[in-house]
Amino acid sequence: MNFRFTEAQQEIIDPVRKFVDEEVWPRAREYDLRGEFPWPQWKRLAEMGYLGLPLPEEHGGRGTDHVTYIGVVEELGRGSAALALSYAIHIALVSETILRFGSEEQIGRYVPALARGEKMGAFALTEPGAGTDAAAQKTRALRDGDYYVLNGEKCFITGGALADVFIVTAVTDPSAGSRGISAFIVEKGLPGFEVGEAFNKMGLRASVTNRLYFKDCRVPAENLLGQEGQGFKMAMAALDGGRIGIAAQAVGIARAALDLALDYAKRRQQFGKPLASFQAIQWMLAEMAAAVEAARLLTYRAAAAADEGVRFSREAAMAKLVASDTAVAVTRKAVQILGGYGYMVEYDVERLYRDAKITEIYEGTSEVQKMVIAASLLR
Ligand code: COS
Repeated sequence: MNFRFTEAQQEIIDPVRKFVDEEVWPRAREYDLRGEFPWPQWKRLAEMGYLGLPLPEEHGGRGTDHVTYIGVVEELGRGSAALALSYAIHIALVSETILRFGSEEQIGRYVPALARGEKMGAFALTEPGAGTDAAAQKTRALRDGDYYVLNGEKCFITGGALADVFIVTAVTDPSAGSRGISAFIVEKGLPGFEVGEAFNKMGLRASVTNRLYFKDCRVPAENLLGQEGQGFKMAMAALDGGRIGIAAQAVGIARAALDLALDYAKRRQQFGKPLASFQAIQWMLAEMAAAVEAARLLTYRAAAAADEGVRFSREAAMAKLVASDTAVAVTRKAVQILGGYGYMVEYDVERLYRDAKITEIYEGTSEVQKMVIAASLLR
């Protein structure tokens, strides 16, 4: 067991740490207030060669392990939760899913372009009536010659208005339950595919979240991903990878809050001495630091399991459950330590608190993670 990054891993993570300190964090508040995705920073990540990090070199990636990739997500999460989210979705839910289940032709057509950042990916599973119960989705895909005709609506789609390549699930056989769901690669601009209005969210306001509408949208049959009826399983497998990314994002958010709280506690004077000299504050800081470290260990343990090539649903679920809970608890304590200032936009911890909350909800709520963990224990 090794609890440190290797030199090779560190060499890839360090430039992102620097990029986050110099460019991402200083502008995160501004992007949040404007409700705008940090496009220039996304483009910069593409130029730096990070948008295909764990993908094989032959497909435009850099062939790193998942521990390194997760190290990058954690750093991005520390600087901008919105950037970290799009990064993790682009890689784990889209590129890696096409790589794992796609035909050679699909891989060649999409993966290098995604890895180089020429295209952005999005993942469309959730519907207004199908969140946790993802198999209850209603979007239909009817085969018609060389096409599937899609009709329906997806919601809460991260990067809907920004992405070029979407993985969309739809029902091909309504009598078969989760085995009647298929997945398709759908490109932006296809007639009958419309990106709807953006949601107005509590946090993660620099991330763009949309509805998607499909109205007699003819998707070429060659864009079916894997086999008909495999869409649900592919989505679940994709989400195993996605959940480690969310755990890393949550760890990053929590670290940012801990750093701010530590700095403030050392500087802020009350009753003639620094806040950090009061035991009540010291205990809060100690609990925050221990929780962040525990969440980190579970997150990297899950990333290492992903590198082992075995199924890692349980490890990913445990990491996401604990890391998201930690992010909410640590950011809440950070706001408390900063007191009245913590409630003010200029001190950033209120944004971290708002951003942390969604990590307990998306890519499977905490309750879903417990279902996955319990199922693996009771199997
Ligand atoms: N990898 C591969 N296959 C998986 C899998 C995984 N991680 N998880 C489930 N499957 C397979 C099962 O093996 C089963 O296959 P068979 O039909 O061959 O038996 C099939 O998928 C159905 O599995 P299950 O019966 O467990 O599905 P449920 O409908 O009971 O769903 C939960 C279980 C709730 C865990 C699932 O629907 C889920 O994760 N929901 C949350 C969805 C989510 O995260 N949404 C967020 C969207 S992204 S923002």
